Amino acid sequence: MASDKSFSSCGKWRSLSRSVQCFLLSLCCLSHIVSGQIRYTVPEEMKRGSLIGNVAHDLGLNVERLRSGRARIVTRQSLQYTELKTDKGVLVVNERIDREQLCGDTTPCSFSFEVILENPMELHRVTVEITDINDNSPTFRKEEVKFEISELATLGSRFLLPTAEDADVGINGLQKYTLNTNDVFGLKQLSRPDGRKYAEMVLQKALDREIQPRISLKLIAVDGGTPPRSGTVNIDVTVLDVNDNPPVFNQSLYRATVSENAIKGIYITTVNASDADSGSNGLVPYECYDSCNLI
Ligand SMILES: *[C@@H]1O[C@H](CO)[C@@H](O)[C@H](O)[C@H]1NC(C)=O
Ligand SMILES: *[C@@H]1O[C@H](CO)[C@@H](O)[C@H](O)[C@H]1NC(C)=O
Ligand SMILES: [Ca+2]
Ligand SMILES: [Ca+2]
Ligand SMILES: [Ca+2]
Ligand SMILES: [Ca+2]
Repeated sequence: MASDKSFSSCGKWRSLSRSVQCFLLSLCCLSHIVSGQIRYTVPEEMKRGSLIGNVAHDLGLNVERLRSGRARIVTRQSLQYTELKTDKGVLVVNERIDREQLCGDTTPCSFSFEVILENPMELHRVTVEITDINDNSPTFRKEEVKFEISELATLGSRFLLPTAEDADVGINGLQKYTLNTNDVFGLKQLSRPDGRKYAEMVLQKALDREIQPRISLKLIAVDGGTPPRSGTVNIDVTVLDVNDNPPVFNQSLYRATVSENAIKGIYITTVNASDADSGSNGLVPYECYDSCNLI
């Protein structure tokens, strides 16, 4: 076998760089030396020193062999996530393993390394699969979002709501949105082609600025973890005025008595009209017909 040849020539190489080359060669070519592959599955964020697996047992090696073979871990990873405790023959957590940082949206999430022994040389590939825990809440980019909606907006009008992000994956990721109970807006859940969820609120009751000029809502994003985690954004709706109210007098008839020879300009009565609309929609300029004057 070609790999045999490259191994046997190793002993003859003398220079340091050659022996490094030789070592790398044996890593890649001597696949027949690897007597096993083991795979462990552990959750992310375990405490330093937590047990990942009993490699000695799983590779059928005793602790004495680990010591005499100077068993150690060789990894291409910049972070040394695991430590081999040769005295016990176990792999433990050495650095914080954050699944979100290690794999992002990619599933499943794993990293691999070799456990190497000398005299005779043995290489064992170990793969550690990291499962997600629900350690992130859905979050909105802003705390509050404002809408200005005309009071004449038609029923069924839809308004795009802000989206939340949850760094966890699968069931621990964002599952749905809820809107606090109110009789004005309903909620419609939607998904983009890439699977990201978003929501729209739908006007289901006619607005009336004169009755309710502002509506405060809370949009809540919930994940599917146990227990679930959530994030909230305040939705502040300002209802814009439309001139939909006529001015009304506070009485339908104003009675006043005036003597027949009353002089011009005498006070007769005060009339009073008001308009429920706001701003210029609510101004009441009075007009008067037939031999009277207004002040
Ligand atoms: C007009 O009438 C309303 C209702 O009767 C009253 O509350 C208000 O004070 C009156 N306005 C004036 C300017 O008298
Ligand atoms: C209507 O407004 C006038 C003027 O302010 C007031 O004198 C009168 O009492 C009001 N009428 C009613 C029914 O409130
Ligand atoms: Ca994490
Ligand atoms: Ca997580
Ligand atoms: Ca989550
Ligand atoms: Ca109005």
